[in-house]
Amino acid sequence: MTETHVSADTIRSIFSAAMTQMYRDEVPRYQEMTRIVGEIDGEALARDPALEARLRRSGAFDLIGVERHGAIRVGRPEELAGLRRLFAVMGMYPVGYYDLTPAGVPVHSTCFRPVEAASIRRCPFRIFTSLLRPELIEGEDLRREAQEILARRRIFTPRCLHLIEIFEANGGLGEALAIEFVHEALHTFRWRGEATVTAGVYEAYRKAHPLVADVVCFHGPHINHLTLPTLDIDAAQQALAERGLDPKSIVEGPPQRQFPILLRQTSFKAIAEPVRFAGRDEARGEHRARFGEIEQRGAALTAKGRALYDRLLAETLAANPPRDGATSDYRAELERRFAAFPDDAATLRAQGLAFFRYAPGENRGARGDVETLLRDGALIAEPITYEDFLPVSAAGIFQSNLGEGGRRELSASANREAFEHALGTKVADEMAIYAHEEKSSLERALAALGQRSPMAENAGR
Ligand code: OOG
Ligand code: NI
Repeated sequence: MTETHVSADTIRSIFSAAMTQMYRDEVPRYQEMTRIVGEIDGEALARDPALEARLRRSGAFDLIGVERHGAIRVGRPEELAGLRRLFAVMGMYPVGYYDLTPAGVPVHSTCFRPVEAASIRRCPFRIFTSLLRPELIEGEDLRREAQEILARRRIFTPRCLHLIEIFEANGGLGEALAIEFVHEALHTFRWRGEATVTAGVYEAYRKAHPLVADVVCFHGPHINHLTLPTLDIDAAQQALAERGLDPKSIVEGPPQRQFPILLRQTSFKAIAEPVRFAGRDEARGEHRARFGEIEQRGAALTAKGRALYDRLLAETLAANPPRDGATSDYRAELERRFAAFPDDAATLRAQGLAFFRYAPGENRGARGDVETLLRDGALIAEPITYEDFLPVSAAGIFQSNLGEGGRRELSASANREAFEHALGTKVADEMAIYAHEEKSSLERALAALGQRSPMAENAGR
């Protein structure tokens, strides 16, 4: 008898809901943030009567209030490889490589995420996953000891590993096993309030780098934040401050625009949680690692658009870096610099700065090239949402949650090869995913209109 398999999208939905419940229980401030964001989104919908219809068209309406991402940090290559197998059960695959060393954080990262647009619509949940680079821990003794400590821990339950094997052998899990899998997988990401090392060892790592202490001194990769989408991140940021949730001082990413691009995000700073240390004296202390985040996503940019974004952001940071107490100067500088970034769909498309998804429009009779079809309403182009992350923003999120000493001068460079070796596979290229989606949507739309694709014409030349 063959039992029907539960789809990966469904397992991811169950997992995301269970993870959210767990995090709300563990971090009450996250629950408070959820309520505030709900109010802000409600106000945004009430203020702009056309917004709901727009969101319904793109499928985003049903995803209001649904967690978009979370983040974890692991210490050993084997742990990262294990996570790859675990996330595959839920249809989450590694996309993108992020080097965080320029920002003084000794990790490199990827994002495990659904890739197909339809899967993202069903459940957008993804996990930003960082791997410690132990070679960047200062001090030979600390470096060696960190690897010994990490080598002793097991971050997956035996049953979880067994269920992953069943999934790999059969290509899926039936309902009972899928539910059991989610239950077992959650153990990996749970916070236990218990260090695996003594208070003295913890303190030594915290001094070396607070992130290293967070990775090395605990039982596993506790979920360190979840992220809700919001319809108005500027209003949400202000509301978090007014209600005393202590948000970071600036919103990361591009400024507010008519035509949103990439990703804007902000977070409340990590809370202090009680910790019991190992050792006979059972010393108590606290640890700050876990926080809550909100994000607002816009269009994915082409390589050309991204280069412009990176340049304008670098110029902003060089001219007027965010300083506590002078964040409005930074905001003003950012807005001034980004005046150079076109802010309407037509220009962004014409200049090849953003990716678009094409669909047949109302006027099916029109003929001509793509520009003509768009002008005559035979084709419509909607921006493709950016589903990935931004290293400079991610660094800002890391920094604001590590407290003092989160920033070090690291004389290291990206090491994608080592990361992929640890992962056991290559990470997918996010640009290729967006480019493919744009091209295939255009081909489908033209075929539906009974037109030859411009690619086919080019190929014939
Ligand atoms: C990850 C920080 C990066 C984001 O949204 O850019 C991140 C971490 O703190 O582990 O989640
Ligand atoms: Ni995040």
